[in-house]
Order: sequence, then structure tokens, then C-alpha cells
Amino acid sequence: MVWIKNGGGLTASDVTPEAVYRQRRRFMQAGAAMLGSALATSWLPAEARVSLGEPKPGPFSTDEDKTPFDDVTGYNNFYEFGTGKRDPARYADRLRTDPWSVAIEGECEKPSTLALEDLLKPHAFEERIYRLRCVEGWSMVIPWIGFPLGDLLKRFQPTSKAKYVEFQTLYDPKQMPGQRRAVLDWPYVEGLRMDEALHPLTILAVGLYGQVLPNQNGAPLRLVVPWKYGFKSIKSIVRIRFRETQPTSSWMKAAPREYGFYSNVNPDVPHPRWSQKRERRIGEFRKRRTLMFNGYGEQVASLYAGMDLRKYF
Ligand SMILES: Nc1nc2c(c(=O)[nH]1)N[C@H]1C(S)=C(S)[C@@H](COP(=O)(O)O)O[C@H]1N2
Ligand SMILES: [Mo]
Repeated sequence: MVWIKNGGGLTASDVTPEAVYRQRRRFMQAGAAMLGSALATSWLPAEARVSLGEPKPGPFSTDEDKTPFDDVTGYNNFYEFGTGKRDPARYADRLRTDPWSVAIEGECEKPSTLALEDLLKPHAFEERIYRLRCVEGWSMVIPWIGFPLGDLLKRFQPTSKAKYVEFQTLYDPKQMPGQRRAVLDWPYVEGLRMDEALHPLTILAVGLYGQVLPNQNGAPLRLVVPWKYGFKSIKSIVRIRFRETQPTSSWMKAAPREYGFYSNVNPDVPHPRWSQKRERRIGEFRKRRTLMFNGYGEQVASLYAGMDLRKYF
């Protein structure tokens, strides 16, 4: 079933309405054959299973050229599957994303652990074409499919003590061979301040390019925070915790002088070992100027009014 298999060799040009239609037919034929067994997309509402190809366009999308599908799904950072850029595409099919559940805990009125399908049920998916800027100096433009994180968080009624949100990726070295080495202090942890988490630009993604999220891109559920360096956009989330105190992310722990909590894209604050003034858009040769807040300043600059962004890097 090409449609749901880790990108399954699809290219960007394959993801046309006709291709989506053909995949849909194939999917439905295969679905009939698989009756009684668990569909890899059983977490999707029945309607979304066939309409993920054409979600409604959401706000904030860029009209810049999208990075080709093969690059978006073939050049990745997902250290749980190895530190090489090709490792995730090679090994992430070992990850079982169904069944999947997510625990929501900490400072909220309604902590719960929900099966992914129940977590997603109330949310309508939309397309958000966002720039993603990796701290390493490359960038992509990715057509995500997802919904605002804030809509999900509010369902669990955070208390007045909830000042931050912490996220965790699955820890399972059997499925994630990269976790057998102490590259990072596993599981991968990230965090946002509450107002960042509730900001309408911040989404949880379940798909990209009209299809279910390939494992290498963080299936079945990953964060996307487009004005921050890519490492804040944590993949394959199993735990969301409301906290009173600022979480310590895996990267802060690994190298506190190199990776701060905020990690807003900022061309004027160099990484201690390289400049952040320019970036290479994957697929291009000449470098581009990196934009403050990755070009989303109009939306998010006010979140940091009065803060020294050199201190709070
Ligand atoms: N769990 C987890 N999430 C992760 C990472 C990782 O290694 N593990 N890498 C981060 C980094 S450095 C980047 S740039 C983005 C890359 O997302 P993409 O592969 O979908 O483009 O994922 C982020 N999320
Ligand atoms: Mo990154």
C-alpha cells in the first residue's frame, strides 16, 4: 500500500490529484482485503483516511517553491534512527505507529492517556506550507498537514500553574536503533513556553504532501514550530506535560552553551561554532539570507518584547 508506506517511493510530482485518486482507489481495494486487520491509518477519522490528499488550506502558508518530496522525506534529522541524513529514510520503517497513544499530564484539570485516534478525533486537518530552518544551516519548505497545537492543549484544561509544555518522543531502542548509543540523553525532550505553544502558527502535524506522515518525518504525530530552529519540532510524540518550570530539552542538556531553550531563528545570534546569517535552501546552490524568526516576525515578535534575545537564545 504505497499511500501509507513511509513515503513509499512517491515523488512530489506523483502527488497530483490524479495520483491521489489512484492511491485512494488502491488504498480502498487494499483496505477491503485487509478487513479485520489493523489499518496503518486506523487512527484517522474515516473521512480523513480518503481526504488527507486535499485538506483545506490553513493560514500562514508561504507561496515559495516547495522542497521536492524526495528531499523532504530522504534528507532528515531523526537521531533515534542514526545521525546520518539518510539514516531515517533507511531505518524508520522499523517504527510501529499503530497502535499509538499519547499521555497528557502535569498541570491540567484533565490529565489522560488517549489512543491516537481519540486524541485526533475533534480536530480538522489543514495544510500549512511552512519554512523549516535547521540550526545546521539548511532549510526546506514543507507542506504539512495538521492542526493548531493550542486547540488540543485547551481540551485538557491547563491550570494557572501551566507556564510551559514539555514533549517527549517514544523511547524504544528495539524500534529506534539510534537510541542504543548515548548520542543524546533519550528520550528526546523539547519544550515551549505556554504562549508559544498556544500561538496559532504552532501545529501538530499528521501528514505532509497530501499523505500520512512518513515515519522519518516523525509519524504519527510531530510538532512544527516554524519560527524556531528545526530541532524544537519534536517527532513521534508520546507524552505532553504541562509544567510550572521551564523544561530542559535534550539539546540544552547535551550542549547548554550551544542550544538554548528558546532557539528562535536569529541571523544576529551566531551558534558558537558557526554563523547563522545564511542558509542553503535544499535543492538550491546559492545561499539565502536567514530571516529573523525565520520570516515569521510579524506573527511572533511580540512574544519576545523586552527580552534580550542574545541572553535568551
Ligand atoms: N525525536 C526527534 N525529533 C527531532 C529530531 C530528532 O533527532 N529526534 N531532529 C530535529 C531536527 S534537528 C530537525 S532539523 C527536524 C527535521 O525534521 P524533518 O526531518 O521532518 O525535516 O526534526 C527535529 N525533530
Ligand atoms: Mo535541525
